[in-house]
Amino acid sequence: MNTAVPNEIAQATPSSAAGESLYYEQLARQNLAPLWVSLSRLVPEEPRPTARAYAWRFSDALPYLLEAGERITAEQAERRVLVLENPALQGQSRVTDTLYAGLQLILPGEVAPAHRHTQSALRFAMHGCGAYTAVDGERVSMAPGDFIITPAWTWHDHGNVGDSPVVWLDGLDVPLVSFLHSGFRQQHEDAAQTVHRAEGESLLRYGSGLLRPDDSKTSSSPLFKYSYERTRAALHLIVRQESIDAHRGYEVRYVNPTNGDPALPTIGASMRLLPKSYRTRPYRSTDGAVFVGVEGRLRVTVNGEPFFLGPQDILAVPGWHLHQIEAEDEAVFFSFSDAPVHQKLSLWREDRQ
Ligand code: GTQ
Repeated sequence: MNTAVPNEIAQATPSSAAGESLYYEQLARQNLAPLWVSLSRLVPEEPRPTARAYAWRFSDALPYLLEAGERITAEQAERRVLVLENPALQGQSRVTDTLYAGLQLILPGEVAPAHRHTQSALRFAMHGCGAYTAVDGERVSMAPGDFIITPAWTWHDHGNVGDSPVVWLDGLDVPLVSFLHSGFRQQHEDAAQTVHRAEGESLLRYGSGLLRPDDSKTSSSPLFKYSYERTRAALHLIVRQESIDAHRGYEVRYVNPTNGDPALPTIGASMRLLPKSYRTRPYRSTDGAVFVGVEGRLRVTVNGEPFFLGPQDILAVPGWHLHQIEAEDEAVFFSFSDAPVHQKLSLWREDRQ
C-alpha cells in the first residue's frame, strides 16, 4: 500500500502556517468549510439567542405612531405599523429571534385593505375603541385586552368606525416563515371584504363547547376573537379556585376549541395574573416570548437585568433567558411565544429553578 502523502495535502498540513492559510483559501474557493471551526457555534451546549431582553414603553412609542398617522394613511401604508425591532437584530423586523411584533394604528374612517398571507397573525388590542378586524366574512370589534387571530391564508382587513385612534399590537410568525421561505401573499380585489356573518357568529358556533359531529379539527382556531371581558373573568375564577404555578403564575391559554391546541399553530398565547407582591421562581424555556402589561405593574428580571412593565408596555424575553416576575400590585399580563413550534418539533425544554 502506498502511504505517501499527496503533495497538495502535505503542503496544507497544520505544520506549515503558510500552507494552512492556503488550505483554507482553497477550501473557500471549493465552497467547502471546516466544521472544526464552527462546530461549537453550530451545535451549542445550550441555546444562545441573538435577540436580547428589551422593553418598549407604550407612552414613548405612541407619539411616533400618531405622527405616522399624519404622514401616511392606512390605505397608502397597507398596514400603518411601527415594527418593534429587537436592538440586537436591527433592520431585521424581529422582536425575538423567530417572531415579529409591531404597533398598528388605524384612524377614524380608515380601512387597512383586505389581504391574506401564509404568515399567522395575532392582534392584542391596546388603546381606543371603535375598530374592527374582519376575518372570513365576520367583523369583530376590538376593545383593549381583546385577543384576535387571523389564521394563515384567511382574508383580513381592519377598519375604524369610531371617532378616536385605535392601536393594537400585531404578533406574527414572519421570521419563521422567512427562514422557511414559505411565504405567500395575495391582495383582495376589494379594500374591505364582504361581511356575510353577524358579529358573534364564530363565538356562538365555536365558543360554546359545541361542535357538529362532522366538524373537523382545524390547525388554527375557528374562534378568532377572545374578549378580555371573558378572559379576565375566567382568570379571576381560576385565581379563586386553583393553586398558583410558582414559576408562571395563574395562567389561561388561548386554545383552538376543535383540538385543544394553541389558537395558532406557530404562536402560543396566554393571559397571566400574579397576586400583589408575588414573585415567581426563576424560570426559562426554549421559546422566545413577548410580554405585554395589561393591569398593574410588574418588575421582570431577565438574566439579571431589571425591566419595569406597566399597562401596555412590551417586553421581549428571548428563549433560555432566566427570568423572574414580580407584581407590585395585582398584575395581569399577556404573552405570546413560538412555543408551539418547539413543542411540535420535540425541541421544547423548560428549566424550573
Ligand atoms: O395586519 O395584516 O404588522 O400583514 C404586518 C403584516 C400587520 C396585518 C403587520 C401584516 C399585518
